[in-house]
Amino acid sequence: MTAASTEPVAGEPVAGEPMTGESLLGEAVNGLPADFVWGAATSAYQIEGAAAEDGRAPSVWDTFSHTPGAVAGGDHGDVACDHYHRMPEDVGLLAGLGLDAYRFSVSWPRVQPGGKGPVNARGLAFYDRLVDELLDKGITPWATLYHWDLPQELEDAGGWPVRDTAYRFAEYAGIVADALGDRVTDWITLNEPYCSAMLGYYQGVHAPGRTSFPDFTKAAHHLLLGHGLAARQVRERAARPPRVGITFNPVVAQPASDAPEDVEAARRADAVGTRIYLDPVVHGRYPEDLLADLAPYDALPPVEDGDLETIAQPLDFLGVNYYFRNVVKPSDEPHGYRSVQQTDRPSTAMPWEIYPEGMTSLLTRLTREYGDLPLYITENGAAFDDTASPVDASGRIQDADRIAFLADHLAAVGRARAAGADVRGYFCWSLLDNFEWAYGYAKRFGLVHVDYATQRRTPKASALWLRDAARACRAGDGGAPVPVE
Ligand code: IFM
Repeated sequence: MTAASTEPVAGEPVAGEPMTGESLLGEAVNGLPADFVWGAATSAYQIEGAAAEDGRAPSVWDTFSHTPGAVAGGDHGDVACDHYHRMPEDVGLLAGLGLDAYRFSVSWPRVQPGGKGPVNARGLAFYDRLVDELLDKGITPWATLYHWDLPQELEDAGGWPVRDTAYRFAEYAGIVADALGDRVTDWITLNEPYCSAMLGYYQGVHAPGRTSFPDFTKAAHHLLLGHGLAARQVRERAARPPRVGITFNPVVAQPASDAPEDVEAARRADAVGTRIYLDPVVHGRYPEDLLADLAPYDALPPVEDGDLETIAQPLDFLGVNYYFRNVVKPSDEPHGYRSVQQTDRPSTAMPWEIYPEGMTSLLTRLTREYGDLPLYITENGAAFDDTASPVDASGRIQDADRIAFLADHLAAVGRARAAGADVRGYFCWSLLDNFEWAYGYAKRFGLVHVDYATQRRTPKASALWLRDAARACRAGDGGAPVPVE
């Protein structure tokens, strides 16, 4: 079954009525204000392709994905969605869906191939054109500076466990701010440092595929230091007053039972998955219980004088990525927990448990513990087996499961707002089906189906549903958030 016979018209409203989900609209946007930001998100390595074009050099993900056995199906990002060549068409899709904002990431090895030294003007020019194209279509660009594609040369010099990488990142951030800061005002320094540090340097399932626990904490600390240094650079060098934030994917940990060892495993997961990032960035300190957990493994973060002040730069907003919760039990591994699959619960194709309640509890917890920062959902979405969904006469995938997922999670955002969380926008992951890291192309998160053989794009029913949700939201007003009791 294919789903590729509809030709989307770039820049024109995407025609068609969602076949499912209309009844979900009201509940989904209830509690969201008329000025709520509606967007979609992507990242450079997952969609751009053109891996060796116009002076781009390899990143850790080029190396990792070409390592036999590292990625399902031997997939890699050499071509991906060919977005590098099809960018105007893809911006047209965003415009057709009537979205307010687009969150993309800038590829460091495209802009500064060696991770230091000369700027690659041809690479930088791509983002210049992208920003202009977005603004021309009335779409606000949200630029993420780092979404995991560390230049391979820097990894060869030690990668994120080495302090110098943080300074190299700040230099690169300044270059991008110089080039785009006259038009981009919304900046995200890092995407999900948890994944770069934990999955990349300790669990070895993401690039660069290393497996040292002390390297994980060194990487985490230097990523945060890089965030603070980069935030300063953006503020100093962007021509228009910027809003600077960082995106985390906090671990939403719940004990598998009331047993003290499960409760302790949940504390460990929260410390090493959530507070290790949020506490230094927001409060300027590492949590005491985390430091006690790390000490026996010779894995204390390598903090130098002034680091915590640098890391705790003022934030204009916090980006929150939420997909699922982690129900945990203890493990003997240094991070102290393992996740237990909830086999009796609905899940996506990953298979990640579908648990919208976790969105509400996460957002209200962030508000309680980290203050009244504006929050944006910078990613939420789902991979489903779209080949199992019906396809209508025009070739459009009727992905009712994805619509239900989005509706339930948006309603959960509304409930968090009602409980006092200042959530101001929602970016769906993802605009396009794309390279899902170690899962390759087998997992499809897109609002828009991509036929990788032809590169034809076809909006799924969920894309039209999100368009309609945004419209319904703009037409009403769910009201201002009320303070937490
Ligand atoms: O595809 C990823 C994205 O790059 C980061 N956040 C989670 C998404 C789904 O796994």
